[in-house]
Amino acid sequence: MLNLYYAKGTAALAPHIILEEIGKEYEAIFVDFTKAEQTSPEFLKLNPKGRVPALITQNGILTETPTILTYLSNTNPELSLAPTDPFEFAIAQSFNDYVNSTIHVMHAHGKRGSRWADDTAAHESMKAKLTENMAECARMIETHYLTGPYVLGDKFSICDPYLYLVTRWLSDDGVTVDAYPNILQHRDLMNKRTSVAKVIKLHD
Ligand SMILES: N[C@@H](CCC(=O)N[C@@H](CS)C(=O)NCC(=O)O)C(=O)O
Repeated sequence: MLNLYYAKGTAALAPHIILEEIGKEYEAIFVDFTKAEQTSPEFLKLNPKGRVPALITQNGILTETPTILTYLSNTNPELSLAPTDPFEFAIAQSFNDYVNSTIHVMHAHGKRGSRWADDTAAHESMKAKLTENMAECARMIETHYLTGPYVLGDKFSICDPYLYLVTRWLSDDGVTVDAYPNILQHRDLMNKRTSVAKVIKLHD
C-alpha cells in the first residue's frame, strides 16, 4: 500500500487527488507544519529534504511532485492519466516541470524568503514582487499551456490536479483569478470531481 505524507495547502494536494482518482487503498499521513513536524528527526529519516509530498512505495520513497505524479500514472496505465505518445507525454512533463521549477519556487518567495536571504528587507522585497510574478505565471498557463477544458485537452491527466493547486496559490498570492477565464473554467470543472471534493477537506 502507498503512503502519502502531506500538509495542508501544499503541493501534496496534487498526488493526493490522483490517489483518490486511482481508487486503490492508500494512507494519507498528515505532517503538521505548525509543529514543524517536517523537520522532526523521524520525518527527516524518511525524507532528508524535510518537505512534502513524499510517497512511500514498496520500492522506497519518492519525492518531487512531478515524479510522484508520473509514478502514479505509470503504475496505473489502465487509467490513462498521462499520454502515451512520447511528444504528448513531454508536453505533460513540460507543464508539470514549469509548475515545479518556476511557479512553486515563485510562490515560496511569499512566505519562505528565508530560503534565499537572511536580510528581512530582502524578504519584503521578494514579497512585493509576488503578485506580479504569479500573474505572469497565470498568463503563461492561460495563453500557452491550458488547452481546455483540461490542461492537455479533452482528457483529465496528472497535470490537472497540479493546475488546480496552482489556482489556489494564485488567489492566495493576490492574483485575480477571474481575469483568466480558462483557468476559472478549469477550477470549476475540477470542483465537480468526487476525488477533489473528498481530498480538499483535508487541505483546507
Ligand atoms: N519541488 C518540491 C517542493 C516541495 C516543497 O517545497 N514542499 C513544501 C510545501 S508546498 C514544503 O514541504 N515545505 C516545508 C518547509 O519549507 O519547511 C516538490 O514539488 O515536491
